[in-house]
Amino acid sequence: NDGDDNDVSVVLQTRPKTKRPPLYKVMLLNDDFTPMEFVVHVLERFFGMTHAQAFEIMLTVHKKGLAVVGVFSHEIAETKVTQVMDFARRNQHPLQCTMEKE
Ligand code: NFA
Repeated sequence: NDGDDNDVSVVLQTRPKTKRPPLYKVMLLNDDFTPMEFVVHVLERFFGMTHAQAFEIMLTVHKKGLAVVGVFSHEIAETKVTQVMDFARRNQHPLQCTMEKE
């Protein structure tokens, strides 16, 4: 016996894995003290919104408790959160900004 009869070779086709990096939602949280106009300014300054867009999102946060203000790579999301938290603190407002994996 040559012993070759039971050899079974299987080659599976593979597709190249192109894993996209995860995205992160950046959120603003409501509070009772931060002035509405300050929140609008934050959205214009750090998220490139028009005054009308910023006002609309600010009202959503005010009414619903929070809103997603943008979706970014991990590094950009972290930068946005730090910028907003530093700016709020410098102006003595309790405004909170957080990020969460999408
Ligand atoms: N709730 C705040 C107020 O009535 C406004 C606010 C909106 C604060 C969005 C934080 C985020 N002054």
